[in-house]
Amino acid sequence: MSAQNADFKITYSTMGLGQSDVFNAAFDAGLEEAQTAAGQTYPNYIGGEPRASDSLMRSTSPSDTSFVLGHFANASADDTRDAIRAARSAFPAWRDMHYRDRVAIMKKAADRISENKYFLASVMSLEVGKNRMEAMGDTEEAADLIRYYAKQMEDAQGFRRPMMRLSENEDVVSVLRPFGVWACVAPFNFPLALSAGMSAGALVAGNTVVYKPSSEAPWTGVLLYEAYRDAGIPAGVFNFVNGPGSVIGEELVESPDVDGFVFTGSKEVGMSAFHRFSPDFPKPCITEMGGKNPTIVTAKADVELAAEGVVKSAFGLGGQKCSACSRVYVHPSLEEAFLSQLVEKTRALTVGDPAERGVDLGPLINERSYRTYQDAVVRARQDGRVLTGGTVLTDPPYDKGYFVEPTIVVGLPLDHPFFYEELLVPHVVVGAVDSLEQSVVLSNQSEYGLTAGIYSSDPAEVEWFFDNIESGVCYANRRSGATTGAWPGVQAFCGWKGSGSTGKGGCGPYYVQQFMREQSRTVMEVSN
Ligand code: UN1
Repeated sequence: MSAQNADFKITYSTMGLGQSDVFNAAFDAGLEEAQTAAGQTYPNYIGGEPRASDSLMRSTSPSDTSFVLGHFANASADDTRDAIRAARSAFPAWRDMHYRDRVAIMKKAADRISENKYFLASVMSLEVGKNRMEAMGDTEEAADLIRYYAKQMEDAQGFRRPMMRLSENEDVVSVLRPFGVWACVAPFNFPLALSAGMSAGALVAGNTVVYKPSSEAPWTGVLLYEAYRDAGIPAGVFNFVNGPGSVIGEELVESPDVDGFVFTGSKEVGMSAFHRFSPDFPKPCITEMGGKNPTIVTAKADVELAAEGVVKSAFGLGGQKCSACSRVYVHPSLEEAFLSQLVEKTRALTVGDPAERGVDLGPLINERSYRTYQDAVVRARQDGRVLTGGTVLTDPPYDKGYFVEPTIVVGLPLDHPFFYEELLVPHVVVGAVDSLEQSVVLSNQSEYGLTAGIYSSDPAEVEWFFDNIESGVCYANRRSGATTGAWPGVQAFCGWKGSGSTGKGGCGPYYVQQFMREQSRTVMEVSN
């Protein structure tokens, strides 16, 4: 596979191949465009119309908090209600459009994203601090998610399926039909991929959407709106409302006029939405929440491979992926060798401006994560030992953003909260455990069940791990990431237990159906 081509597709598994001069020149051009475009004022978009506001959210870069990315109109509760109404009135026509026409529009939106990918990735790098590769991965994933969900619709021929019959004179079909208006509430860490993926699932199925981006990533959210609009999505089908969750999220959760809720983010917010969204009758609520994702390194592991996979997953995007690896159970016989490789590889990571070539780790997303990191380090030093990292970087060139060192912690009891609580910062704890069985027991004691990894050369061990681990996304012996890096149509991304509400994952073959409800249609032949 050649990386010497600006069209080369970067996935989370092929990032290492993307560092070509051609790629970097194209990224530099996108970055310049993004830097020049920064500082504008953006409205909300309701029923296809821009809606300005006196209340503006000033968005700055986590790499340099003095750099203003834009001023984004805060939607009010009234604006949100208007957006729901606009989505409601656009619903019948969008629902009744032939699925092939909807699919064609969605594919155009994916193409818009692909055409614009260097600009989009650059904006994301400025807005949420993703390094070049991670930002490109997110952008490519967004386009592929839309294409994959469009393909699901095509493969299922619009989910209209002939059934058996009980008598000769009846004709029966099962049809999956959209619910109506969906709220789509997105997180900061995959601001384009998850916004595009969740909304595309709802849209391609024939629903209309009120979309709220993360307050940390409104610019990327506006750009998704523009991609859909430029692809020809009719007015009101996809509405953009920016602002705090306490106003907009609340309105969307409480509204009797919202038919479905799709959310990715914290367990706290997801569970609250899940409990409150259906006061009168059951409504679909698809939540993908956090993780405390374990990696198990058995006595039969390749230690170098394991260390490489853990570094990628623990510190990619500064540990701020819900798929991040944040705890490792290693067999005592390999502990020393594994830790020395892990420390060496971690120390080789470069922290810096994520928009620059070759930087591995950008800043944390905000002040709150910065504090979480610092508190965790204090506690790690009290209760265990910090093997490497643990420092907040405050000297130039790090003084303008939330930069920290990737951190490895050992010496904690295995029931320490750091083995169970999601921190979402670059902080991984390693504990020695005698057996695979015990490692899986400890893994499963978490309330989460998102991703998990194993390193072992023994196929029987790997099989046993798959059969017994309570996680929806499992990997064995993966160099490109122990627990991260699922791709549309390749790894279904399903959260078990506290990580997800439906038992079906994004990126997977059963995603789009979740945005539809079944209608059985029986027609008897009329004899005359
Ligand atoms: C997330 O981590 O929030 O598998 C979503 C991955 C990516 C993103 C998952 N596809 O790491």
